[in-house]
Amino acid sequence: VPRIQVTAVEFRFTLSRATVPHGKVIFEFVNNGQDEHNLNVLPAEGAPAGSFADTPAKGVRDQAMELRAGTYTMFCSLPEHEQKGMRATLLVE
Ligand SMILES: [Cu+2]
Repeated sequence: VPRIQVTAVEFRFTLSRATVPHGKVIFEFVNNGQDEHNLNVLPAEGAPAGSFADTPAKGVRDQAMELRAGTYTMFCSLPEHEQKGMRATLLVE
């Protein structure tokens, strides 16, 4: 199963890879920041593929998600975090 690591700091996400194959993908969410952050994985249409709840600093969590081909937006939903830069795009092939 392919994996992708998404690292959060104030205020951006860094992805270990820009593209993943469609199907089951394991996300590893790493909070390397000092504040809490969360991660939401949203396709262009339809329901979110998955999300990580608010995760404290130094927290690391794994979660499998089922992805269809397309472009996904990833963002942190805490107030103003997305506007400050916690937004990234993932291409699913
Ligand atoms: Cu955040």
